[in-house]
Amino acid sequence: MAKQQETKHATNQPNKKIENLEPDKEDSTGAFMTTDQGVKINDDQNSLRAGDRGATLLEDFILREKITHFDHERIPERVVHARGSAAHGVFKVYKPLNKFTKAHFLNDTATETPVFVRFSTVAGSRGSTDLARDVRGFAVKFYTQEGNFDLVGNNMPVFFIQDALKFPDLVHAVKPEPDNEIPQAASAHDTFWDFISLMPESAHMIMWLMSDRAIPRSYRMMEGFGVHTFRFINDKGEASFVKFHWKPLLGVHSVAWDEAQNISGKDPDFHRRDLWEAIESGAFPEWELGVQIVPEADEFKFDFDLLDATKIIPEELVPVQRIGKMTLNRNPDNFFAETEQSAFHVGNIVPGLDFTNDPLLQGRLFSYTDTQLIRLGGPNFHEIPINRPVVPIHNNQRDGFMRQQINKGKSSYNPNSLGGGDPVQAKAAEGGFASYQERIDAKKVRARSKSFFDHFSQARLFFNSQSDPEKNHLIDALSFELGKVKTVAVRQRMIGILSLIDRGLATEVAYALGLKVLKPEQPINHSIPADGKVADYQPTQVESSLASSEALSMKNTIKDSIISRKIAFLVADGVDERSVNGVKDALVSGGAVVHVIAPRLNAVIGMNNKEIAVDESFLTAASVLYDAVYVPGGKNSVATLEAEANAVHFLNEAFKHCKAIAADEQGLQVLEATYFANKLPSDFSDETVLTEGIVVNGDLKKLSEQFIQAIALHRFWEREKPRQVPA
Ligand code: HDE
Repeated sequence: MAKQQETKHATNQPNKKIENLEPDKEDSTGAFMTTDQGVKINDDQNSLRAGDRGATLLEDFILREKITHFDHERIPERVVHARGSAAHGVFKVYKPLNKFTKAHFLNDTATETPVFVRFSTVAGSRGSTDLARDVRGFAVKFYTQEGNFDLVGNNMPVFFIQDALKFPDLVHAVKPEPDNEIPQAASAHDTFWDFISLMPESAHMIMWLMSDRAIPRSYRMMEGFGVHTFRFINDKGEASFVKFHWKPLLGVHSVAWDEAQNISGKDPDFHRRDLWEAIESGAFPEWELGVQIVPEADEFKFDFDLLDATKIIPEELVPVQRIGKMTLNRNPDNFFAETEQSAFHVGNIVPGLDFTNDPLLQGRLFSYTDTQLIRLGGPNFHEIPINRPVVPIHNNQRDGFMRQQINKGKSSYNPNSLGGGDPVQAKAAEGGFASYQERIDAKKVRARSKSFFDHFSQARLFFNSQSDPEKNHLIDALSFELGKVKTVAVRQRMIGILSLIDRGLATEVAYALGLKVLKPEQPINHSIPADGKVADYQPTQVESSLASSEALSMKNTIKDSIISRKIAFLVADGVDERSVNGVKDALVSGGAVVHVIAPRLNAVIGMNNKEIAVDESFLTAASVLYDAVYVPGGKNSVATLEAEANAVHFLNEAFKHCKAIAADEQGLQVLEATYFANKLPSDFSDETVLTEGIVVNGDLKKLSEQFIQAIALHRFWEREKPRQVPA
């Protein structure tokens, strides 16, 4: 498979990381089976016994080796972000950024920097569903010519907490409850909302988490964010603040919550499969890297603190400059060796970049190495092929479990004379990393800056920036999650927090929970001000300088293509081949993937006796796994389908989930058997198609054009307005 991709490779340079992995790859094609010691095996079916019915002999080194290795196959899963999928790719910068940073990979427009990117959910374990309502991890390892730079971000630009000290509490609260290990990969339970309702600083993140961003259509259709403010350093040693963004070229899109829950049953690997299949088919996912740059002098210019990870810098205040493009163009060869063993670390940076004092970032700097030590079993995890840089490693670190490198020479210390003084330190001008010399004059205190005390203004900004359907989804999500909470006092406390964000939001959620909006309890927060008077502490209520921000609503995202979208064609014997093939050709040439679905597998015979291959049956396929549905005509086919409960259900679900639906003149008969028959538009003009997402046309060319436009719009959320969509 990898070979096939080589020809479709979107880029033109050999990927240095793939070359670097090559010597470690094993290919058994045409080879003899051997033991781990290289001895050829002549019987892998029977262990060595004392007689064919006797006891197994301890001397059977083949059996011993095989079972022992098997017994040790598992390693601990990541404590968070256990469930993930990854791919290889490249990054290329558009133009030199030398004014801001000296990082080579952000200046050399000729170099394609290899990357390995792992997407993940946070709360669930390794085998959990991809469609959990959750934050998605978006971790990128750049194998630069100056060493590895890891941008370990999420698909949401803020975080729940301001201080790393609270991270274990947050994770304990969201993970399955400790007595019965329930629920898996879900935040809809008491301990999570108990914690959140006592942590007003999480208000902004909760708005993101309850929004549709938490149920992406695809990893390929998510934004990514570095979250923290980092520093760029140029070759004069000047610093500026920087926030990183990944902007997907396919736009930002989500599924409906009801759909997400169904996908979790029908195909819990939905995102993993989607990423894999897109790359295998040559539809390489792409993102532009964006930066928001703030000069050092402007550090205090905003009504929030740049060091506070619960805040964004609204794009209206500092625009995102798109500085380069990342293309994922190769699937891993081996999930465990690459995806599972990849070790990201927010502390892996290269010259030209540096940290800030964001207290969340500072804590992360400790955590990532520490966690790999237990997960990967020792200090040499940087030598695992996927983790090692594409540049050589020379230092005086030695030994430890599983050491691979064979260091020559007698000296493993510095200074030394026996080794000629090598390896030598590099001056900054020679590419040596020199930390930014930030001036600090402060007392050592356990305290939080007052500039971190506004928790609600940006939560409000987010809510106010959503379109009506997005607001409704957010209200439904909160009503669902809090509805699953059994402790009424926790629900009530959350309503109090919501009322500090938006009274209308709190009222709607309270209504769904059968509660009232009461005066909020004094929000408890463990961030103790410098003077230590806890009782004096109250989150401040600040109005944002902005009423709304366009970039926060998915309504304003890119909706211009059908590339890699999955379209279901519902057919039965007697289908009109012309209608199937005509519309299929148009969709496929637009980049979509078409699956023919019929009552049974293999093939159907069309009305002109031509065979049409069937990809899935109604048993193996489901509406929730597709982006749009087409019903071609053919008298017998439509007669079968309108009487086929699974076909009608397929369409009903597609309608419920606001997807584009199309039929030719005869296919319309099947739409008329659905519950939405009486909601079909009275005309199928271009305008109606674009607002209602239903296309019916006898002219296959026109039909295809309209269908393509409708699919590109993704969803017709307005359909939900009457709120009369049945289950
Ligand atoms: Fe992580 N995080 N995190 N995190 N995180 C881990 O490292 C941690 C935070 C993120 O695909 C762990 O290798 C602390 C923010 C991603 O392998 C661990 C704090 C953001 C991944 C850890 C945070 C992230 C991790 C678990 C609060 C977005 C998956 C396994 C101070 C900017 C990387 C591992 C992959 C993984 C610690 C908060 C992103 C335990 C202590 C904020 C994408 O080290």
